[in-house]
Amino acid sequence: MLTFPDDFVWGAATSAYQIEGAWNEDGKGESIWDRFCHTPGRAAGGATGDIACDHYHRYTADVDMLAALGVKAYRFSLAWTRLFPDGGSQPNPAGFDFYRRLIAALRERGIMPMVTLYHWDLPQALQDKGGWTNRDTAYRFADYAARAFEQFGANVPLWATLNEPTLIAFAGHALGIKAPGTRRFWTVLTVVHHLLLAHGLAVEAFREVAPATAADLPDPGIGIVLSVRPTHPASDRPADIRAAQLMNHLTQDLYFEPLFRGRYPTDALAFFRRRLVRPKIQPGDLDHISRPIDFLGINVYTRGLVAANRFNPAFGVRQVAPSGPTTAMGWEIYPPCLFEVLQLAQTYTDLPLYITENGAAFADKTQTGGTIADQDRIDFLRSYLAEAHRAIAAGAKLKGYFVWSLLDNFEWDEGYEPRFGLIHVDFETLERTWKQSAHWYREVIARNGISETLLG
Ligand code: IFM
Repeated sequence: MLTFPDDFVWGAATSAYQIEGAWNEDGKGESIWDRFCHTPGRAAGGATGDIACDHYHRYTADVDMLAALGVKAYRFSLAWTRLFPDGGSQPNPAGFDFYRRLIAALRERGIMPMVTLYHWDLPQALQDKGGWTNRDTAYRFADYAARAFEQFGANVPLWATLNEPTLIAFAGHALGIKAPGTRRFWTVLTVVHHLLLAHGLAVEAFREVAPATAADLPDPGIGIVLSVRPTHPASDRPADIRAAQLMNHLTQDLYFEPLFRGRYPTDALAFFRRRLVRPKIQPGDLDHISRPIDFLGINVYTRGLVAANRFNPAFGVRQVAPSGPTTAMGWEIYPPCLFEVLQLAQTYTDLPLYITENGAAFADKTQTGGTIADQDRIDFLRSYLAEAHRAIAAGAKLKGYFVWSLLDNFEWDEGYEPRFGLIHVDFETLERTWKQSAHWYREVIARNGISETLLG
């Protein structure tokens, strides 16, 4: 039996644009993801989050499912444009009302809300003024965050400022495969800096305005969610090792160092400088960015494998296809990466850690009788959780684990094909059906660990 600590927080995660739908209802403003998906040729098959899982209208039933799973916490994000439609100071009362009702529904069922303030859906009105390339966006974010703390803080003990800044910067602004879909490599470092500044300013606002939490909740805390995909060299050739190091500088150190050491890593800066890219850092910015936080959230799915490639003009790196099994995303199933990222985090901080996302997309098969037999997802979760258990035994302050995702949902530019959910969603009827992995996870939570029978 792999038993977890008594106070271990078992959870499930989602994000606003991926599940809510109701993209233009009740005064909600347009976000960059609305604009991106409404532009032909952007998301696979022309998919949009216009309806998604229709969670906006079905949230009560979804919260009932969370309660039936037995999760202790639910991580979800606020749609900035539901609260402040144009990213300015004019609030939308209906948006506040929606999240107030959602949070109340969770609290009534004894589920602790963990709120992400920014899971990629910037108000389009702010994008029109430059989005994250514009320093002012960081200040607008801090204002929005302050209002959210004031309104919801009494019932929300865990706040995350940003979800996966590296994806926003590189996939959104260099590769152009995620919103806002620009391919301007030279803006990436500025975007990273403004995102981190936004995080730091929001942390300061939190310390100023966040109310005490209700008596039955833990004290309020704030952190950030980083996506960590440790990159390994495909061989022990020095050039491949250097290629892997570069990817780790750009995807890990570029965030860990400013957040926890108050400086940008010299190797990453040198990489950009050689390409004539310099960040627009103002005096004092790194003090804001490195303000103490209360926890670190880590999203982990896989590792990267790279080799040097001098013909690749951007990074001089080539991704190497994994030789082992992969998920439907083509991501290698590599459980030790979870242990590795927790070790890495501990080289920077001794804060409490949460795995804020972990899970897998598979081509789920529905059997006669409607059962969804997703043994591959169960195997995936079991093997990664075993690594979480190993990390705790080795001293990691891992406080909780959130499966990505509660529901099959809108997987960004990949549309609705990849299914990450514990709960199957029929996107025609919007009917929800428990997969076998949901039943399995409920047992894990009930037993606070993985018993012999659940070990399989
Ligand atoms: O669906 C995403 C989520 O929004 C951010 N982390 C990775 C997930 C799977 O790609």
